Amino acid sequence: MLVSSSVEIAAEPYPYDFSPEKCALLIIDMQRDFLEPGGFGEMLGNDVAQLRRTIEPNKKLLAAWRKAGLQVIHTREGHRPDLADLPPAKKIRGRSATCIGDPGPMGRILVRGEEGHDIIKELYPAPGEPVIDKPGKGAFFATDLHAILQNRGITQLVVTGVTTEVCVNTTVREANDRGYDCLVPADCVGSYFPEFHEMGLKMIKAQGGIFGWVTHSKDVLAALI
Ligand code: TIU
Repeated sequence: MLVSSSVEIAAEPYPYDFSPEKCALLIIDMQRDFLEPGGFGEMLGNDVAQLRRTIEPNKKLLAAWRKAGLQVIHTREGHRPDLADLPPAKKIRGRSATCIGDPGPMGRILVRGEEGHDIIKELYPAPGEPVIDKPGKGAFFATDLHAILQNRGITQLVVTGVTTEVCVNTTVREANDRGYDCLVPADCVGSYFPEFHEMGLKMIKAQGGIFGWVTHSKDVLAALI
């Protein structure tokens, strides 16, 4: 059980002043479509194995977070079954033979309600944990995430999930502009491209933490004990 209201977490570019009751764990897009063979990620030509190393550290962090009684929010990237919220530019981008909304091995690709769109079983949301369905890369665009966080008094976010340089980075930037302090555990985020992962983290913590802080999940876990 947490006793103090604020505790420092070792981080770059400098220690993060963690206030547990004001901090939510925001897990970005740990969906079958991105992490399992046959999904959207692999369809784009990516090696899903690159993302799967994030599952275990996320599992441990999520278990500790829940045990401490803190807030958890999950996101999923995807679209309405009628694709009314899918911008034509997003649908045709990449000139792939199979695109968002088309049938894939786990149902229609990135469509809400389909198996591939859902969160992997290892990190499945518990009852009461909000799941934000987002049509874009950022979790704040066209969602009620900001309202939910404000209603719950959240000003800090520990952001995990995939991919480092796409949905995680976009969300951290959106959150930063809305006044949230974001902390990103490097081992709990992943990219199909190791060099983008590395640079994505550098971009967050550069210039005195221009978008936020970067840490390791062991340092967050230490603050939860
Ligand atoms: N969740 C997320 O990052 N969506 C993507 O499409 N990522 C890619 O890296 N493609």
